[in-house]
Amino acid sequence: MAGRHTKAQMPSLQRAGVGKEITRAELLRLKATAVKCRLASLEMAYRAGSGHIPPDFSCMDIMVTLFFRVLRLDPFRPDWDDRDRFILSKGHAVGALYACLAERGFFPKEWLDTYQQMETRLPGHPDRNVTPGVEHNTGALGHGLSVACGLAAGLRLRKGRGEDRTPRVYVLLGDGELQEGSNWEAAMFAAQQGLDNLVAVVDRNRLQQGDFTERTVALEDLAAKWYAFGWDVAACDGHDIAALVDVLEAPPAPGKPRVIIANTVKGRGGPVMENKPEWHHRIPTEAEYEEIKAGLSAVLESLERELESEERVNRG
Ligand SMILES: Cc1ncc(C[n+]2csc(CCOP(=O)(O)OP(=O)(O)O)c2C)c(N)n1
Ligand SMILES: [Mg+2]
Repeated sequence: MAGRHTKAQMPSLQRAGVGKEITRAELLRLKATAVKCRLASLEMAYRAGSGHIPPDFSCMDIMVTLFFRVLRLDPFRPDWDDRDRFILSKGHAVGALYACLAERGFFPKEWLDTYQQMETRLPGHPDRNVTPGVEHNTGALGHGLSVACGLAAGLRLRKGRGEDRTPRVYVLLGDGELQEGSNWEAAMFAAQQGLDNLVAVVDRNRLQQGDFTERTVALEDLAAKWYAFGWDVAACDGHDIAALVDVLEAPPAPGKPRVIIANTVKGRGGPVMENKPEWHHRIPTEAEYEEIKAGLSAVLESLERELESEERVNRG
């Protein structure tokens, strides 16, 4: 958890009784999807000999919860005016984004085989000009939150046009990325403008490129910092999909942007890579690749068996 300030910062979550309850079958389906997407990210980067597998795995449960449950979107109409917007500010985790977009039906899964090849529609960092479902070009860290603020402010101006709901804007930030000062300029702007249709999720894996955040430019007390900047602050286990659904679907605190500090493990799902600075963008050897793949495949099989029996029970 994010520390002593958290309770005081979460009045809206405590009040809300939070989102629509998730069924056991849906939870199992989301967990299985997160494993499938990890396999896709692993496959893509291993085949290309390039990518960021641990940053992908770190945020995969967050991204799957967003793309398969929380976000209002239509894969057949990526430009649908009323869609929620998602910006992957930590653009190096593009493998997670492509895996989710393909699994959600934004483009054919065969495209994943072309990741980082010449003429591909899936380049090494997100590019909205070539990939359906990508909202913004990222990769240079520190810009996503400012863009998300602009989007949220713009979408709010549409109030009164008869829409049932102002689209929400979600932005996923790396924790090391928060060392970029531009984030804190955007944080001040969002609070002053009262952007309550904006949700920032911090992938708090405590690692950046090459070392731990607290040994580089320390971030703690991170919850207190956001609170001081005027945000509604929540924290959760970033690998607990039920907890993520709760915080991501909670109604906004009126007049405040929300930040969710999602505590994660960099490389989660591939034990050989977990929480190791040297794995930031390392590509596994063949033996490591086989080991990670076998581990994930076993988890997937077991989840699918559980899901099958749950569905059998539900059918009666
Ligand atoms: C402005 C900028 N500086 C440096 C980099 C190089 N870079 C790529 S990923 C990364 C580390 C990011 O750490 P964090 O935000 O914690 O993301 P994680 O990999 O832990 O998910 C760095 C420094 C960059 N992409 N952009
Ligand atoms: Mg990090």
